[in-house]
Amino acid sequence: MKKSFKIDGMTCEGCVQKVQDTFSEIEGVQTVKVSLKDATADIEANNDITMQQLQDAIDAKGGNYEVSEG
Ligand code: 9UX
Repeated sequence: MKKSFKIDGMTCEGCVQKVQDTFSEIEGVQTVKVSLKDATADIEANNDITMQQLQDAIDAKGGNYEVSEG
């Protein structure tokens, strides 16, 4: 699947990197493209990835970002 999500709360390239790394570690995820300017994350994965899955992954790392449907 290929999906775009909205990511609120990123304020610098460091945040982008954190989100990028967090999503890349999720099982099945192949590519992650995070944009600070657009506040989005484009994800390609072998299986379906839900908004909740992404939010849980961020929360588990203590990230202060909010995921919503793109
Ligand atoms: Mo930048 Mo984000 O200094 O968690 S990394 S604000």
